[in-house]
Amino acid sequence: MSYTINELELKAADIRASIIKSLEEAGSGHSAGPLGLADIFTALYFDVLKHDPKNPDWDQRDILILSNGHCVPVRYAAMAHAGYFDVDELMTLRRFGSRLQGHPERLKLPGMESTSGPLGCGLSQSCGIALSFRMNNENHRFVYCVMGDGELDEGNVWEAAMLAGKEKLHNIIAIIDRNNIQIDGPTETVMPLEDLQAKWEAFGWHVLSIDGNNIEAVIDACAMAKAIVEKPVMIIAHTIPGKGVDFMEYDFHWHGMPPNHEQAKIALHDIRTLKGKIRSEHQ
Ligand SMILES: Cc1ncc(C[n+]2csc(CCOP(=O)(O)OP(=O)(O)O)c2C)c(N)n1
Ligand SMILES: [Mg+2]
Repeated sequence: MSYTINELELKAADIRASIIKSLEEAGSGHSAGPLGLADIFTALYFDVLKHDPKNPDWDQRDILILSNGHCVPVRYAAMAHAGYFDVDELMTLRRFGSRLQGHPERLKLPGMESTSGPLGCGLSQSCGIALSFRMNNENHRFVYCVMGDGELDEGNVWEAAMLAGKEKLHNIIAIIDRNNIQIDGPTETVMPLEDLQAKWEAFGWHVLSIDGNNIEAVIDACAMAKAIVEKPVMIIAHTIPGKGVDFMEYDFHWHGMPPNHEQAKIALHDIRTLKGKIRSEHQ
């Protein structure tokens, strides 16, 4: 089933609302990254990925690796809205015994392709999967790897970057959440990353730079990336941390904090207003 951009924007708003509700109920967790990534995950789950929510182990599916595991509330919300499991289960986030832990566990939840949380591992795992696709002549399958920008401080990322460049793993489409924040402050203060595009190009990657809060731009970049057959592709997706909730936007303090009851009420009001705007823009 294919959706219009307008329908996808409305879905992204619903995913944002689910993120807020699940974090409020959990009483702990990460707000800014997941909200900023909602448009990318909507694009992936409702347009880009070849997958089947009713058959998560389908052997022809694309693989999505979430390397920045702390942002998993957005993946849980996107998966629930896509039909992997009931939306009500989102309210078990971080509970003892829940399938929806604060950092994802592969063996707990069908469709969760990797366990993550310790940063820096996802791109290496993606290289292994991409190489296995090549060895098995599964040339129609792609590995998508979502990473944080602060995550790039992990040295292991650059080992994988070298390997993917050497092997020309064009079946990897990596996406950096370039939201300019990490746990303790702005990325450029903690550990400067720029010139980020030049860095990836120097490692043999084709780099696209996009507005990661524009669903159409995300879909177009992924289509372009699939067509590039000489190099692995890095999409530097510029996003607004906390996007959609006014008092959270651009503020690194929301990296690892959930909204309390009052804050969640305001956040959900902001998201309802956003939905109204989306509806009126497309009338
Ligand atoms: C190996 C490792 N070191 C440290 C951490 C602690 N940690 C969790 S999130 C984070 C910041 C990562 O920054 P970014 O990927 O930009 O996340 P954002 O704040 O944008 O959500 C850190 C240092 C970790 N999870 N794993
Ligand atoms: Mg970041």
